Amino acid sequence: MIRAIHIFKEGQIIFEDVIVPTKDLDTSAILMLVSSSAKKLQEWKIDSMEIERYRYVYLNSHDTQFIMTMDRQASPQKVSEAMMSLVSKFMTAFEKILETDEWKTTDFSPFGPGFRAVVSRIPVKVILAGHGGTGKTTLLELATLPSKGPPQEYIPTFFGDKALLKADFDPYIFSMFDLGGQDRFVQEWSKIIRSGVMVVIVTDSTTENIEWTKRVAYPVLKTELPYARAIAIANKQDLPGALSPEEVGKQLGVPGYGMQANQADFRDRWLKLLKELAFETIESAVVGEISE
Ligand SMILES: Nc1nc2c(ncn2[C@@H]2O[C@H](COP(=O)(O)OP(=O)(O)OP(=O)(O)O)[C@@H](O)[C@H]2O)c(=O)[nH]1
Ligand SMILES: [Mg+2]
Repeated sequence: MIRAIHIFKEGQIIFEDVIVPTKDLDTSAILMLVSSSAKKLQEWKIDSMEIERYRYVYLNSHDTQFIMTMDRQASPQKVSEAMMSLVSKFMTAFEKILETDEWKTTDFSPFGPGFRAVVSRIPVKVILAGHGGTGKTTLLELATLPSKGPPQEYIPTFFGDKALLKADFDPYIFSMFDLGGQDRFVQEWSKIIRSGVMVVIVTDSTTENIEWTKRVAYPVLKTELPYARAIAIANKQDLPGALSPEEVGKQLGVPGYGMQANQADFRDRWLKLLKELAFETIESAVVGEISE
């Protein structure tokens, strides 16, 4: 997920657009550091620097430094492509201006929509992880097929499935990966989940299921996606004996949110949770830091 762009010239920011701010870091000090490294790069060469769960991808062209702030877990290759396309757009519009002193008085803000269009082209990978029968496919369908309504029957997913989700998440679009949760498919997860940026841990709000999740799902998630952010869905809240979302969250070590995925009226709540997870406006956990 691309979070921000900063464009520097002679130590000044000439354009910036921050979609989701980085947390708990001295962002301006980091950007100064990255821009001074970027200045030393050859024209059009891309490099990157990782700090905590973020990656700063940078490029130097026409004595101008471009820095994209990303989630560290996102695919570096897709990001390089995005960087190329972004700089190419910028140069098409402003190359002449950058070659003279005119840049000092130029308003670069018209570049905003061009940047956001590049951001929209890389789907944000969201992983639905959890044991068989907890409601992952139901959640995928609840998000993507509002007219038909979520499925009521249980058909186990083989390996995994995915769907593109465009809703009110501008400029982001999501690529949702629905994992097969039966035990025999868990060994395949590591191949499917790579470069997942957000993880939704789906439980049916029972103690046995929480135990399975910690024992079987956590090792794979922690190995493959340590820098991804996660929430837990305490699904099947309608069933008698369902643990409360707070209890589910506490036992899993990840903030828990209640859900009834087979009810179409929960669609808005589900989409809102996804949006808030992307924009980091709800409590979530970093996968590698989950303590059990
Ligand atoms: N009572 C109740 N049933 C639900 C709820 N959400 C989903 N279900 C049902 O639970 C069953 C299992 O749902 P799936 O979404 O297919 O399960 P899954 O997690 O994809 O399972 P695998 O593909 O095997 O990993 C279906 O019959 C759903 O209708 C809920 O909130 N309450
Ligand atoms: Mg399924």
